Amino acid sequence: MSFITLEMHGDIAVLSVDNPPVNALSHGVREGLLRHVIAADEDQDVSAIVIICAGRTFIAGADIKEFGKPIEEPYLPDVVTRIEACDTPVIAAIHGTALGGGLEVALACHYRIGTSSSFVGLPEVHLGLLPGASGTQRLPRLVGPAMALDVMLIGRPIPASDAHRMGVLDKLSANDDLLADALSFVPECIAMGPRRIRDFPMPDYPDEIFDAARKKISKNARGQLAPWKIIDCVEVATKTSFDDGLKKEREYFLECMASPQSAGLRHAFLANRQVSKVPGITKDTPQRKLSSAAVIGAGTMGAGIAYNCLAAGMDVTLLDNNDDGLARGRKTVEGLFAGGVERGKISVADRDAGLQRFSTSQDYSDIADVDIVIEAVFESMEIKKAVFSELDKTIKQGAILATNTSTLSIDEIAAVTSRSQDVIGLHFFSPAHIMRLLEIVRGKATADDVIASSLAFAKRLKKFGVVVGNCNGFVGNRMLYNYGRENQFLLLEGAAPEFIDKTMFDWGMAMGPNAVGDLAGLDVGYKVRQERDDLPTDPGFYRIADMLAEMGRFGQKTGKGMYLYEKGSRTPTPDPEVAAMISGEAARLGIEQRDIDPDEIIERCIYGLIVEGARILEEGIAIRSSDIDVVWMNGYGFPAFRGGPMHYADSIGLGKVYAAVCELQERFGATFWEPPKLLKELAESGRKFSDVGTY
Ligand code: 3H9
Repeated sequence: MSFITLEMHGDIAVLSVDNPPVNALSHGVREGLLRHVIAADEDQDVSAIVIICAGRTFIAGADIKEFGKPIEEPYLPDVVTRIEACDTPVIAAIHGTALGGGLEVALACHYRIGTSSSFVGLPEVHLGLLPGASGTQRLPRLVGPAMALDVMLIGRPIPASDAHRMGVLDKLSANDDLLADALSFVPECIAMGPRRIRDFPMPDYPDEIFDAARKKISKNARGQLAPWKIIDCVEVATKTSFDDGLKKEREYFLECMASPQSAGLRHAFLANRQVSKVPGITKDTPQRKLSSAAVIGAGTMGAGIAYNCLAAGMDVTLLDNNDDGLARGRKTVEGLFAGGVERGKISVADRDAGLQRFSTSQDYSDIADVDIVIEAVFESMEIKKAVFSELDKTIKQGAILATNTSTLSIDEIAAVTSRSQDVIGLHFFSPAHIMRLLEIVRGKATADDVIASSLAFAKRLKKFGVVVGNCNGFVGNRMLYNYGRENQFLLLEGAAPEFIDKTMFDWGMAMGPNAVGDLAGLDVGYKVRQERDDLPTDPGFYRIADMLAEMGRFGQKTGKGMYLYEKGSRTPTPDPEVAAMISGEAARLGIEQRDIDPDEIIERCIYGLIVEGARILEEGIAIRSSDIDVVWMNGYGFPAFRGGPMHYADSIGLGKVYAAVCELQERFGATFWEPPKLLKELAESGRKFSDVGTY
């Protein structure tokens, strides 16, 4: 297959890259590009070379799927070096997104023209990498080291107008015909001749930028390698020759590429995209029209979901059975819009339009014609069944009836309706307008078009929709149970809440488990446990959480939970009363308290997750191991640079994980630590979780 086509326009050679979907620089593209550039440059009859792309975008970067495997020559740094060395002027014509290696190719060209809707950027940091094809050396020479640092450390795509102002784009294409505009730009470029960024003098910059950048990332990029190396590369660019800078960049790029962090982040990137591929659901699966929604329950979650749907352009009615609740719900929605405007996320016009599409009601007949209902009432089977019976009676046929339950059986809820094919779980995470995870729980009768529509709905809400099977807690909360269980046992065994939290935070979790419990509300988990009759009888099982909830210490909302909170503050302060309560309870249960090493805390909490993840995979509740990772990275603050619990287990090696779980079983018994069959099988056959359905 040819990835590059050559078309002559008079004496101008137009090289068109065609490697769908995003023209990534896979081996064939690099090879073809280099070959054609050399041929055109050596052809005396060619006056200029234009590099343009077919399809939806300019080159979006190196091919992430090739990373981690031996890379075949020609290497990208050599390709860009040769492009810049051309005696014939080379012009990049950019549409869509010129990202990473794509922008590096463009920076090696002598001139750049972009459509006004295009974006450029160096987002490698999000993959645990640095721009490794001269971006760290060329960009500082073009825009100055301070701006270059911002571009590379933030990694966000820059709109064409800004890129033009910064000098990254020399010209904006005013109309839809980029090629025509590029061709008419050529005579100007020929007149100016090849212009090589490598020869640009380094613009002036304040000395302190490197210290300032390092200070900033030590706070924001906990434990990550790539941001540090990006700063080092830019500093090198200011101190040495271009060629020496390139050598350093290559060395650091390969170091980052070999790091487990980059492997984790690359896995996260691909896993987040793989998740929407559901066996049996194709682009031909019909979808239901979803333009109006009703949300039942005007609590924080319900109002958050309503706002989410409004921001996505839907008509939304928030329904609750009491005036106060509705007034509070409306206030929450209005507050979220106001916050959106304040942070520049939403325009005033969009806020006004959103609020126009918003209504509240206490009457089911007002929502009879909506396309989708999302129930977000209290987590009680009895209440949910009552709501669904009412929905079944009142809502038009063909509407999707969704429950936001976080644990309860979709099938049991669906059974009270006469249309279980229309019932699905849509499990949002709090705060609903921020968290990017949506667990889509299919019941045994849920229709394919309802699943397809839910996946499209997730995309519309800018979320990762993960289709999972029906079981208690689904994927996320079912695994959380094990994680929380180990946290609770560790408390009784002598690890202080703040010590556990610091250990898990330092390891990379967004928050420690005890701070999370206080944030979510200890009453929530308590009530869920009260509804279950299948819980282990171990007297230490969630003992401390139960005691706190029974004391009315629900967490942040009551000013006390595992920690104390000053009025209006979310900062947890350790409470000696809780410490005494824990040691008293440990003594009562005959548990000897001891010093516990951080490694043991990490192992027990994380292996608890992995063990349950393995069972979930074994039972087919998750389609593939990477879906479990998507749930944990996007819904539970699992660090993306570790790639999610299943990828993390794979990276340790399942042989080691299995051996450790067997040891834990010996120490703590089989109730909690019996190794899952799948883990044993994979470990013994030298395979990985990712071998069980992967991208
Ligand atoms: C780099 O360049 C290193 C160099 O500095 C040095 C090298 C020596 N490779 O996101 P979407 C696939 S590092 C392979 O859903 P959108 C993606 O998996 C790279 N595949 O679409 C998906 O596949 P599928 C720096 C890629 O419209 C499909 O394309 N560049 C790549 O929402 C559609 O993706 C980046 O980090 C890739 N580079 O967003 C840019 N990119 O259909 C990464 C995408 O099978 N990419 N795919 O599921 C993006 O940010 C977005 O994909 C983009 C399009 C904005 C381009």
